[in-house]
Amino acid sequence: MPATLKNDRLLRALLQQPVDRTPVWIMRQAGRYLPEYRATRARAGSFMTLCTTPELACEVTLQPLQRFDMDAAILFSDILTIPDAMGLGLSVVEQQGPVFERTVRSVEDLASLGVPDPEDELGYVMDAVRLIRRELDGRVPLIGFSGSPWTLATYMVEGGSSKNHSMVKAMLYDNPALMHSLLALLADAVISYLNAQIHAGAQAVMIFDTWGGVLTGPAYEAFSLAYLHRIVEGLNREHDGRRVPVTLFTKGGGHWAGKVAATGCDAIGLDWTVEIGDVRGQTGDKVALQGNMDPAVLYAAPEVIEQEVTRILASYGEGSGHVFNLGHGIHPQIDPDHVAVMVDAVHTQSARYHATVNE
Ligand code: 1CP
Repeated sequence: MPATLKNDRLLRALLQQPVDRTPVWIMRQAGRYLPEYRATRARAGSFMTLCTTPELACEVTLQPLQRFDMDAAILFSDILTIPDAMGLGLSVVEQQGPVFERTVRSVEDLASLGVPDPEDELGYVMDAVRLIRRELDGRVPLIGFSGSPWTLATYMVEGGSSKNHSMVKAMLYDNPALMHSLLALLADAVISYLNAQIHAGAQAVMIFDTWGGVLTGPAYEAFSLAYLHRIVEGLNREHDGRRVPVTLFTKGGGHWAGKVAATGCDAIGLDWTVEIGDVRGQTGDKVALQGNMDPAVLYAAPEVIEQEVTRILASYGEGSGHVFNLGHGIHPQIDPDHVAVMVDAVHTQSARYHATVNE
């Protein structure tokens, strides 16, 4: 018997099963736009302490659910826990973002890396998943996540965030064999990490390929999509009597949705640069779609936010298979009350698109 879920809209929509309302959550829903997050972050002292202390990670995971009627919780962690566990030494510097002590730019650098044991070096993440599941008590499902091999590689080669990804792209073009060895190692690490999250209690998983969209079409297929495909095939998609849906999100990759759908994933995340209805037309009933409001809409007045929700729900159209979200993470400057407007508008307005369920 699967554990009882009081609200399973998210899991049903990701599997294109009937729902009464379109489910909604937002990327980076726990974060700096919330004063209560900033308070916990200050108490923790550093971002990594927040991530590595399960009680604190659990506390911030639940904060957005106390304010908003979200249909999912997402594990509070970061995609860069994997390279940190490989020994690169991550710190997240205020105003600057993530920085690594060591980088990976040569065969020798790569030779010193191995696949981390998810219950050992990354045991704090699994402890957080188990604690969050206990505290959620079936209220909404918990989403686990990882970065894609390509996106993780960009940080590992550059040593942090980067504007034009010159070093990682130079490696891709100049030493593709080294790039493939790094990506293959990362794919193994992601499979083992996500399977451990699923085993610990994550009820859906999402892979963030934030930088896939900076590649040419052929490079995307060879250096990002091929590894996403390998991961989808390596995941345990059934746990505790339920299917565990897998969502792939390549920012800037909406025009490749047909190819992404062919990996066998359950859902595709879309940023705001494509029309969700057009993508639905291309992918049909192969996958569910998640997205895709421009996060900047949340700066506008409530009426504008409601109109944009109307437009996106209408663009997707009738029936299940849509998970409402932003097209990328929420900006730190957003007024939390505007998030409530969006979430409530999705629930209120979407009933008509699920008329057969609501009759
Ligand atoms: O100062 C702070 O509090 C640190 C800011 C911060 C936060 C709140 C970082 C550093 N990471 C996070 C949490 C985080 N990161 C979550 C939490 C769960 C949620 O509520 O959604 C998730 C899912 C991530 C994933 C993540 N980290 C991605 C993929 C998604 C995306 O936004 O594109 C990426 C690219 C990162 C790297 C990273 N970590 C932190 C920052 C500021 C960044 C981005 C840096 C960059 O743009 O290169």
